[in-house]
Amino acid sequence: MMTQVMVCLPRWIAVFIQFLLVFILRCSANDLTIDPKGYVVYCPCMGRFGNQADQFLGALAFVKSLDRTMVLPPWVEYGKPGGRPPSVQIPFDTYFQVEPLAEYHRVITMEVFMKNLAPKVWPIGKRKGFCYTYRQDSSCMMKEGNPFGPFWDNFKVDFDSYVEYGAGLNYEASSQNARKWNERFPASSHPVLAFGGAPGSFPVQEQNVPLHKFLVWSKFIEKQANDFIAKNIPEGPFLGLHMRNGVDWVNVCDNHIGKETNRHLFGSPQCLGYHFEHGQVTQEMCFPPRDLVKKQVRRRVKKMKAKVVFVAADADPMIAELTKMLEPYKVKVVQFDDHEPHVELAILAKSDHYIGNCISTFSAFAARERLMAHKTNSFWAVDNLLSESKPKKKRKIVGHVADEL
Ligand code: GFB
Repeated sequence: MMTQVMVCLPRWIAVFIQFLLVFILRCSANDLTIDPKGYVVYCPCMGRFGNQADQFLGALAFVKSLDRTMVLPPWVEYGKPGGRPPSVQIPFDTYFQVEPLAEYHRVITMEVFMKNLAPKVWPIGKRKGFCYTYRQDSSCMMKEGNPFGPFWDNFKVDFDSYVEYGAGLNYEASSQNARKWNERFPASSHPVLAFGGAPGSFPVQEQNVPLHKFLVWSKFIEKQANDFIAKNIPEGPFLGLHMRNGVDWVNVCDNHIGKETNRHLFGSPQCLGYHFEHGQVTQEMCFPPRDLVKKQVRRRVKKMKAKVVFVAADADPMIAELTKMLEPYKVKVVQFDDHEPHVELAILAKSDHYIGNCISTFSAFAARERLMAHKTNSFWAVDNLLSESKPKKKRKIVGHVADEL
């Protein structure tokens, strides 16, 4: 219709109208309306991806309970594995779509918020940082150290003053707690609550696990995962493995296992239950011996008649050992050569069965995504196949004697 009208107009008028329309559309995209109920901004300044994702779910629930808009922070990444400075910020929507989250609650990426809304709703001179108690002289020191300083600097944020919220308020997503926050800090006088860390529990609380369904991989990540599967795993079923065996992990297992009972370690509630109803953490769960890994993989492969095993690992994916062991069964062992952790997680989520590490929150991310999709998970040293009795005799498979189950 519009095109038909334009055809009848002199060319210069049509061009002018087109230009005007583009201009109006651009302006309206920038002219986002301000949420009168306020915003929550925070730095995901603790841990790496798995930790940040755990806390994100709690933060999302908390912000929804306050009925403020959640500003989706970038993911904080560190230069080298295990390395600290420099940290970099990767926009939230590089890895995840914003729209599914918006179905749950009002959200906006930090980049859009800072560019389009902060000048009006959180202008320079009125930027307050919030903390439980001051760290020094009426200051929350929210920019001290890495990744704190680089995070806020990335958005050119300096804090003009700080607010100590203290006892009586916490990050629980309950209506009672929300009422207390909103009475003490109404959006009219405190339009933006800015926190130095995620306003959410670690590890994720049981009631917030289902919020994972709103974390949907971006097209960019999803495409890479699908392309990899199409090329390397043309026919299923396939088994996905996550192995956590780098030096940092060896230290975690050595320093924390067996010291105390009824104490969770990172992602352990996913195996032990939130109230230790399934037992305590063990060294085998944390750092399974190679023989146990092989036994568990072999049993699972046979049970599900897997054609391919996909391995993601931070350090040693055991490719050669697994390939040799599974050769008699004509099972291929593959990994994602680019070693991009998010694509690896997306591939793991699509496998027909998954074995992860009980303690790792990186493992937990894939396990949660699979739970939402009603897919089966097991964990190193936690697998009902391990307690099944051995078969009576060894079987011959194409000239090789297969290892005993
Ligand atoms: O994700 P994350 O918090 O999980 O930290 P954990 C582990 C990081 O190691 C990931 C890399 O974010 C990745 O960058 N990584 C782990 C992997 N597994 C893989 C993998 O299979 N493929 C690739 N490409 N990268 C805890 C930390 O790690 O480890 C704690 O969260 C602490 O803060 C502890 O540092 C030692 O829960 O496994």
